[in-house]
Amino acid sequence: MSRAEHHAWIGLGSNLDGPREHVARALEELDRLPLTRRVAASRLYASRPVGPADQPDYVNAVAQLATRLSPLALLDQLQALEQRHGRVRGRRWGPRTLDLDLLLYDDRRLALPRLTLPHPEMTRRAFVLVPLAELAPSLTLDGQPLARLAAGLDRDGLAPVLPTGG
Ligand code: ROI
Repeated sequence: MSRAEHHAWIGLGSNLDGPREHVARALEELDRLPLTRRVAASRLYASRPVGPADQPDYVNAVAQLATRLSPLALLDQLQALEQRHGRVRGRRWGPRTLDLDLLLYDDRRLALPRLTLPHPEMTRRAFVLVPLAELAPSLTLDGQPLARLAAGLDRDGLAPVLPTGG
């Protein structure tokens, strides 16, 4: 007997030590988590920092996973992956090598000390909603399609990272 598969959306962000490589590598690693496969990934976006401005620009992306892990077991895996990328918890809203946020897990609502679902900041952040709406434009949050929520946000300082080479 196997537990049902659930859909989870993950926000990725990095602004230290080769942010593009951290995000690109993490997208591969998400596909190798236990009981989990990556279903889709957005493009990579360059984004100006939200919060303290005295830090480098970020690279952000969103991934869609299919997983048999519970929300908290998935959170444990995401935090372990951040650790493997050398994440050091410094000042609040400071720079980081890899940030993995569990944004949505099916249509689950949770309010636990470690985890709030949906992610409480996601609808205010273009660096989350724009890549998420790219993957799931018609998915709704509070009855609103993500494409419409994303269209209402200021995209200043947010742009797809252009592929290198070619
Ligand atoms: N700003 C941007 N642009 N991207 C992020 O991933 C990000 N992450 C954060 C804070 C510091 C809020 N700012 C960010 O945690």
